Amino acid sequence: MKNELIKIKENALKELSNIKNLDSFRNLEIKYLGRKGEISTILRGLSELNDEEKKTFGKEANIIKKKLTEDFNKKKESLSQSTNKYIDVTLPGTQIKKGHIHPITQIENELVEIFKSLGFSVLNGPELESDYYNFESLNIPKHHPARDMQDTFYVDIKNKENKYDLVMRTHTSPVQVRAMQQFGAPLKCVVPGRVFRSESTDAVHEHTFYQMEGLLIDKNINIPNMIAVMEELLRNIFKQEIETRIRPGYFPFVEPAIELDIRCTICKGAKCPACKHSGWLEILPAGMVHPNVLKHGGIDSNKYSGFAFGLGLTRLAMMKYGVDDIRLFQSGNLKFLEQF
Ligand code: FA5
Repeated sequence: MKNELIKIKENALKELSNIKNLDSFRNLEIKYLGRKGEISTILRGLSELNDEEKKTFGKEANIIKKKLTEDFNKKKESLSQSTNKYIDVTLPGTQIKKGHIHPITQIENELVEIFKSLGFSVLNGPELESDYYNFESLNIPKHHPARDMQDTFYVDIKNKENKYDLVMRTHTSPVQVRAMQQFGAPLKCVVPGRVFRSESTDAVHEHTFYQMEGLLIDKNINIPNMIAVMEELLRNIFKQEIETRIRPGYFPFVEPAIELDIRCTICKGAKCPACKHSGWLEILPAGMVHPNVLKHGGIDSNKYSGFAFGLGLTRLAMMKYGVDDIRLFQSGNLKFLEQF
């Protein structure tokens, strides 16, 4: 039995020295020191010996078991340390939670791509605007009743000339004259951006919303050119024919002016709060640029003509995505936003 014990010890230590990873270590530990391992089997066999032999071999077996346990523990520690130095690249990674682009920005990006493909450049303008660009240069002098069409946030800050002249822009149209002054004619541009109105909000009215201005100035531009671009815009955004209607409108900076409405996509025309119970939604007013506006922009109205439109971008997003309340877009409600 003594020889058997020594053989087990030698084999165990030899095999232990060749072990390179924790998995094979665990198997070896079970083989020698496990409940049914070689050492335990020997210890169980002691019961068959007489008292003298039990004493001698029992002592010997316990010394060998202690030695093996110590050596196995040392090996385990060194294997654990070396294992920690490596990264298991096959393990699944920790997922990082990512946000995504806001639906209004998504639709704005889509529109920008459509207009770029039609040769339009993309411009922007200040959100804090002068009374001159927001109203006067657009043929809306002070005290003109048309100022009441847009509930304005007047700002209590003086301009460089020490005058109270600043407003939160009520539309993207001020960039019309800015663009004409900067680039002259011919000109083809769109201006997406945020606008502000002192509105009581409801399902289709926000105090802060998005528009996209379009402006095209060249020789011999006419109303059919304007309608063709507007229809192209809607076809590309909705990816299908949608029902529209055109009716006369009034904006002092265009003459003649039109309003383009689309059939409400929420109720399909059956009349609901999203279309102010009319079955239609005002989405795209437009018209031929007024000669006075061209003059403010430094463009000769005898040589050039043009059209402009002011797309209600947030309302377009409502209709495209089937959202029945405009206020959801800026609610910060993730349950709503995560759907896009
Ligand atoms: C204008 O702002 C003109 N500047 C548009 C224009 C440009 C006309 C160029 C002619 C030529 P209006 O106030 O109607 O027009 O607003 C344009 C669009 O913005 C509306 O058709 C509507 O779709 C959207 N809109 C207007 N008010 C709100 C509001 N409070 N909340 C959300 N969308 C609105």
